Amino acid sequence: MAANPYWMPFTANRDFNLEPRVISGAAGHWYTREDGTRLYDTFSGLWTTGLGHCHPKIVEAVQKQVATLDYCITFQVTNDKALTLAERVTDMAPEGLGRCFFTNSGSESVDTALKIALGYHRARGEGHRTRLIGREKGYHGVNFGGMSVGGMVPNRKVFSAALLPGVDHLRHTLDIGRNAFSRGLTEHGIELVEDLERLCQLHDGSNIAAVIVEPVPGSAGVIPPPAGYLERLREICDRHGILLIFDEVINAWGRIGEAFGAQRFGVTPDIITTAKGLTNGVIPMGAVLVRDDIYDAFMDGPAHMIELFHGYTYSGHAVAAGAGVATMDVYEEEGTFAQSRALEPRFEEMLHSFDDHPLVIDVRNFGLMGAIEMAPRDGAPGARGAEAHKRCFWDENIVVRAGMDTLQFAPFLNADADELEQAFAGVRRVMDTLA
Ligand code: PXG
Repeated sequence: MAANPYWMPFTANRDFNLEPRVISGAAGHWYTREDGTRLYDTFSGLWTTGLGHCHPKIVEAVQKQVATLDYCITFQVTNDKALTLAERVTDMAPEGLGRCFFTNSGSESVDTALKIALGYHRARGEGHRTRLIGREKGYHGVNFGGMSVGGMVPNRKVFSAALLPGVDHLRHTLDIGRNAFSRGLTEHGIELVEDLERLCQLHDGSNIAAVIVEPVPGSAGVIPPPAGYLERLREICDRHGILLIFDEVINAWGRIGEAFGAQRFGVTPDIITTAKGLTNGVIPMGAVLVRDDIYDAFMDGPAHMIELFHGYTYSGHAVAAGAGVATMDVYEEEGTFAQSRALEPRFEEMLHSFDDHPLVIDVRNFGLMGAIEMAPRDGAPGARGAEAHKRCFWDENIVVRAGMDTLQFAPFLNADADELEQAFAGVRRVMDTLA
């Protein structure tokens, strides 16, 4: 066979090419392979597609949009759908976050948010506020800003010398020793939030521009925060004039039972980054939601001048925005966020039925985010997870996401609980025979 020219993202390419896993169709909660085999999707795409695949309303909206206005210049002119989507999104956002900047991905949303934070402080005469704070195990995409504030070691290692200067990290809150088999928020670890206070003492809080965290970290393997952590983070930021950025690329759009995680936790950040569920994953798109007075701070100088020298050719792309508007319609019409919340207790039970499995060292969940962490095989971390993923795919017709030895689950927001239970039964059969 000729070499596969496709260099796959975040994939073990050589291993993949031995036995390529290729999807060619999807409908609702199922993928299909070329030979017609159906596979149940336990990850809603890649945390993207909470409404299920090929939702008829979104398909129709995209078909109509692409035939009506495919693309329109996005600088100095805009399209009707981008305006509508900005209104719809800010209507659903926490009070006060009334401005919306469009991007094409989560990574771009994060880098945009960091730039807005720096620009805001400068515009107010606090240009010395340049330090950015992230958190260990945080995932904020793969662009240089997001990678720098991110805390995923393998993503940073090769690029260490090129990371942004002036970045610090809070310690992560994963503590299997004290919190193993937690349900929802964790009991231990609130003291870790004081890392921010300590960095303010070290650098002087007046030099810190922003702190960015995922309210519930996803990619690192679902790490629910300690009870009270996010509230305290908000307090410390307020005390020192630091902007709080919630990276809700995963958490938003019903994944934790509300439009935004901020609403679930009752903690309002100054900026929210999002993507994925904004269009149900149908067309790539991201957004940055910003407090009104942050936007206002930029609105200075001659009115004919550009206030923020930043943007993408595809910011507010007409077809993506059309998909976004249809997605918002469906969330409202179908009561998706309530469906998501209603499924939480059964999902929690399904996950925690693995608590007693001999390979399992921790099970964690919040909203419709779940993780089953297996012990690594001696001398081969990640091998057990990779094998579980492949065996689920080939033997059980289930798509399961494995991050190292942690199996991650993001069921559809409107999943049928019995179908989901059957998928978990398949996962268990695989784990029962796993070396
Ligand atoms: N922030 C967060 C919180 C994310 O989860 C990004 C930014 C970057 O988004 P883009 O659209 O640039 O990929 C993400 C992406 C996983 C997994 O397995 C999660 C993501 C990406 C790849 C894998 O959990 N999230």
